[in-house]
Amino acid sequence: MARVVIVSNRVPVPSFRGARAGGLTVALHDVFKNGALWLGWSGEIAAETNTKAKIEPSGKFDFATIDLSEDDYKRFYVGFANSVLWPLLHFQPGLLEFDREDFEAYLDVNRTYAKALVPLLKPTDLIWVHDYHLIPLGMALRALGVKNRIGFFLHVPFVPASLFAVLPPAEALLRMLCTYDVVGFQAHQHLHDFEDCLLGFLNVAHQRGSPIVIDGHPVHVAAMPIGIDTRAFARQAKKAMQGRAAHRLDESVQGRALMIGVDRLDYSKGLPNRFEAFGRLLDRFPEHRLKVTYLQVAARSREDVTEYQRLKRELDRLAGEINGRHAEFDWVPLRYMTRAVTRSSLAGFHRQARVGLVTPLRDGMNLVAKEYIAAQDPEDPGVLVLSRFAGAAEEMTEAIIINPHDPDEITEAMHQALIMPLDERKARYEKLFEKICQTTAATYCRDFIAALSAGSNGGNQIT
Ligand code: ADQ
Repeated sequence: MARVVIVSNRVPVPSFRGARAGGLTVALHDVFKNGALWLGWSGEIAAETNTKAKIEPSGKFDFATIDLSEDDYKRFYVGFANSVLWPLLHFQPGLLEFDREDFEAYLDVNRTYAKALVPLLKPTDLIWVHDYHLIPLGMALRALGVKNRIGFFLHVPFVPASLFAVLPPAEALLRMLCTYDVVGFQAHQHLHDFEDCLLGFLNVAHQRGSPIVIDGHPVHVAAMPIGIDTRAFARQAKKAMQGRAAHRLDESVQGRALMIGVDRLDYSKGLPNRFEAFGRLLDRFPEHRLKVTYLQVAARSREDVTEYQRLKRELDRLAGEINGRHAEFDWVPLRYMTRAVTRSSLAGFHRQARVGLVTPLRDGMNLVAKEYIAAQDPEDPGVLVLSRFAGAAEEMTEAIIINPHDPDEITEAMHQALIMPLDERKARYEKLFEKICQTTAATYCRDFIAALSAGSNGGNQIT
């Protein structure tokens, strides 16, 4: 079998294993046990962005990392990637901070990734590029003469043409996506929005079931949802119940119903509305006063981006306000922490929680929804409250599905989840668990690599 070469913004090198909060690392970590090369940014800032990767073998993986200069970090990562593409692709055009120089740096850093990768490539390698930071990489590799099959997977949502048009280099980016051999999305909705852009910008209508052809080049596009290693996470959760963290949480909750949220501290995750909804739960349904504890684990993220600093201040204020208004001398209703927690502790916390709150305003998939369900005790499962705008909602229809823009709807879902009888909880859980056993990290990788291996002239049709 051909070697797979993964390229992503960050690389899970052994030195930063442990507590980590990146969706991609979590999803792919266990799958390529048989060897792969993984190239990306080291997370280090250097005097200059370098084109020679540092190789660090670890088990069957070779991790190849490059450092970024301060200026590239600010313009490529903080700037175009996270202050333009991230807000745009999460339907927040009002947060865009576009600057042409940032876009130039974005293209430049992608060329650097390409230069770093070329000397490491074998002719039969399958190249799998991940996420919005690296949209131009395929084109940059082709410009250096790379003939390998190259695929791209977008972890975040896509947007319809009327919104994509907000982006000054919209058409250029769309054309860059079309230089790949395979382009994968998390959800059918994202694929649909991409097709809308193809029609709106390039006047190309995509016939489902056949590749799209742009400038004579066929591109296979498909929805290929990411998943987790469900059974392994379920085992981890069961085991974690014996651990110290689970005991400490259990003791501190003192028999109250626990509601949990686990997110990066990101404006796409809908945290202010969730906090607001919790405050309203205590106002509108006073029977839950003193009887419920909401634990929000919100790992700090992208702290160099202004909007994330603003969000943190807002959440600090909201948490203080809710607790100030509702707490009793022996009960703090909302526990809000901004550190990452180890996966094992999280698995145990999920299992202890009667309600899992996953209420993003937009999300590519949201793996926490899957982890929450995987962690449940089949004999006494909790209830998932899930935003209709998470990619996960396309599949996980037995959750309580809400519109995260309506705090009252979240409040009512919290109440419904807290009072749901055991037989209904079990029925919903069983269906959800079965689904997340069918779409896993392994099936996601297998599907993508099968699509990438299939030749462009026939082979598997994956549209
Ligand atoms: P993220 O936006 O990072 O990922 P998500 O899918 O929720 O979001 O994955 C985060 C992963 O990190 C999960 O495994 C979770 O357990 C862990 N994590 C989150 N918050 C944490 C915390 N506070 N402490 C410790 N661990 C935490 C992007 C897209 C998603 C998509 C993933 C994978 O935005 O939509 O699901 O990639 O494709």
